[in-house]
Amino acid sequence: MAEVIPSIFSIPLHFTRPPSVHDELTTQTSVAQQDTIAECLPFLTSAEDASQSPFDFNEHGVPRLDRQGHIDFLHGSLREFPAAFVAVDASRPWMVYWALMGLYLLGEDVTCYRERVIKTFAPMQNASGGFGGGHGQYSHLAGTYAVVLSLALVGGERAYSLIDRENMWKWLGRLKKANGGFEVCEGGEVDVRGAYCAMVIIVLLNLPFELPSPIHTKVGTLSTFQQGLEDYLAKCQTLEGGISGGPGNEAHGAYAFCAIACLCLMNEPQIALRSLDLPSLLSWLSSRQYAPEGGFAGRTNKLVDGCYSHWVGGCWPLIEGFLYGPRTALNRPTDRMLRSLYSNEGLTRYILSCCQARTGGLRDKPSKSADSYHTCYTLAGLSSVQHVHFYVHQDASISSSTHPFRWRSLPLCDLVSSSAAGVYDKQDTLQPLHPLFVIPHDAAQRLRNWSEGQSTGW
Ligand code: FPP
Ligand code: ZN
Ligand code: K
Repeated sequence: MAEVIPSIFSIPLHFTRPPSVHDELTTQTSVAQQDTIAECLPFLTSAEDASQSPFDFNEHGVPRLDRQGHIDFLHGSLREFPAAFVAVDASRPWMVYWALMGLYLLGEDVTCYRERVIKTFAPMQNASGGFGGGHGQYSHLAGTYAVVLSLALVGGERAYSLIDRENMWKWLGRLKKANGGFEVCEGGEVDVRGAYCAMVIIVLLNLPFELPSPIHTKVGTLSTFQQGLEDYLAKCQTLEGGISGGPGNEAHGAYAFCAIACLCLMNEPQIALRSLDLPSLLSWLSSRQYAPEGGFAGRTNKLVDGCYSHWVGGCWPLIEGFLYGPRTALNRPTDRMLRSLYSNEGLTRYILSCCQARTGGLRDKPSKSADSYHTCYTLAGLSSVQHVHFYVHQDASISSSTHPFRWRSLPLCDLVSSSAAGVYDKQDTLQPLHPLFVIPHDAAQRLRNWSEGQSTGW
């Protein structure tokens, strides 16, 4: 009797073959897209010939998370680098943040890095406020953001008190511009990265919203950090519906996250997005996810890349928070909240099938090497897929009343059956992250609590 080999994996067809509608016009862009599909398909379908693959597959034909491989890779990324890496010298705070954040998501205790982090960052702080990328470098908002988040991740009084809050506030005051935005460094470019990094720092460190005096001439008539910021960010929404780095530029996922998160740091989700055209934003965000790859691209006619699992993927929980409205802390999420506005399955398949490097770490796409930036942000995206994020009403059971601290995250697999939670295994669930600060909820809350106990009477 002929043996019938059952199809053991149920991979939906749209993740296993090129799109059925094909544009005949060939351009450099369309060739790059075809090449990317060709490069991803063998990884998306590799469960069909599992003996050729270094990974184990689950019942959905998705490779398991190589947790230990990624942990080893990230610890390795905190060791010394060869001379050629001098090019990323100004990104040292980022390299610390990406590694610590990835390790936390994978379930590691990162407090063992506390002393090293303090020792590394201490010489980077400038007496005039803020942190540079290294000793002797000008203070920059991006590096300062990574420093503050890293100190929050390792936690503890000694880490927090390294930060000179008074001079941080004064330095931020010199970065604010009359158009509502922020320079990324004194005399530097004004873009939505600056606005997001500044608001994260102000909120986590409980800095006064009033601009320090003497008020710098370049702020015009503004007197607080928030004034003009909502209008400035609204001007960054483009005719495509996405959000650009600055008014008049091209919409990009990384900037969309910065702008949306910045708006949600300023106001509760129900009103935070009032100045944006939401239907066109949703349409643009949805168009960032591709099939068969399943992952997100950063902008129109560009390629999927694992890091947009966070930059684009991280926009969705914030928009969902807006759409679902505030919950009471003990409410079970509704069925509607357990579904997602994008394809969780597609993103999970892309991250676990295409982004995991054989030797540990995660990457942009199969033809690229793993690095700690892509490892951090693909894992952040996977964590977001695995959790439901929501925003709760102010109520007596909540210690801090400040709205950015009222976001909660619950693992989907605790709320629904494993198979309804998604195409990953329960054992591959990552830690949740705070959707605005991109660090653990309790790390953010503890730094804020400590800051509330410090002086603001400068
Ligand atoms: C385009 O690169 C990328 C950008 C224009 C923005 C990059 C910014 C970030 C990733 C993060 C900024 C956020 C903070 C908090 C500092 P590309 O042309 O190489 O990539 P693409 O083809 O995918 O657009
Ligand atoms: Zn990338
Ligand atoms: K989700």
